[in-house]
Amino acid sequence: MDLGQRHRATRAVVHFVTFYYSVHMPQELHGFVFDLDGVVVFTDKYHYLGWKKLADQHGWELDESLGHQLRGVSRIPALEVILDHNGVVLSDDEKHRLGDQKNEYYKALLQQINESDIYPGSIGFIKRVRDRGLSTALASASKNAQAVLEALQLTHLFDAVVTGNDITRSKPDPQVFLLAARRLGIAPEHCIVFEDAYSGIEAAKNAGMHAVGVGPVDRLPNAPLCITDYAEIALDDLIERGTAWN
Ligand code: B16
Ligand code: MG
Repeated sequence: MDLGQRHRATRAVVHFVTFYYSVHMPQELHGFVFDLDGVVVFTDKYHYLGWKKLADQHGWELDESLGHQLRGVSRIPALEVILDHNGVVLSDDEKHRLGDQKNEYYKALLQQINESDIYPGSIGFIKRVRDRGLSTALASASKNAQAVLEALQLTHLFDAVVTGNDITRSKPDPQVFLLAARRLGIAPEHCIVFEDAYSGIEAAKNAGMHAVGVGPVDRLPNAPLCITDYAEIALDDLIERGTAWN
């Protein structure tokens, strides 16, 4: 083998090793992206109660199982899930009127929000992530997200905040998470999303991000990993293993 052949062979081996590692080795996590309702705060129950009050007034069926399908879904698409389930057809104007009505019920429930509505362990976990020098973002489909963060004085925990006012497409569309990653300045494949909604896990996957389901496995069968207690997360392990779950 002459010198040129040896050089080409060496380069081929280097290319192969680089390619193998880029495909098979876990990618590092730099961005931790948190949904709000049902992940950082228990406002998911207030969303449900708002929809339930509206549904009861109209004699529409809405039980907890249908309520879970509304998690993470933007306001009008969530109303459409209830209407479809009940075989009701309404004009766009009427849908917006009812969406506004539910929002009034939800905001009235938010009046009583306090520290007892914070998901136990969530704040401590976010602080641990930040103490490691990693970036954090809040990415919620809710147009009320900023008000909730301010009411509970949580805004300082996030380097970027994306709310329902910043997006035009409901989860499972990845828009909300891609915008959060862009605001953090971190590529999607280096981000991990914490989500309580089936639609939210789909959105994270559609964004090319890693995902942890916050809630029981039977509600989140599409999540690579589920937790119900933030103390279950070994942060070092999570960072080291990176993509190993997906
Ligand atoms: P709003 P998340 C979502 O917030 C809720 O899970 C979902 O129930 C709600 O319909 C949606 O926000 C829109 O909320 O009517 O306040 O704009 O889970 O993405 O933080
Ligand atoms: Mg949620």
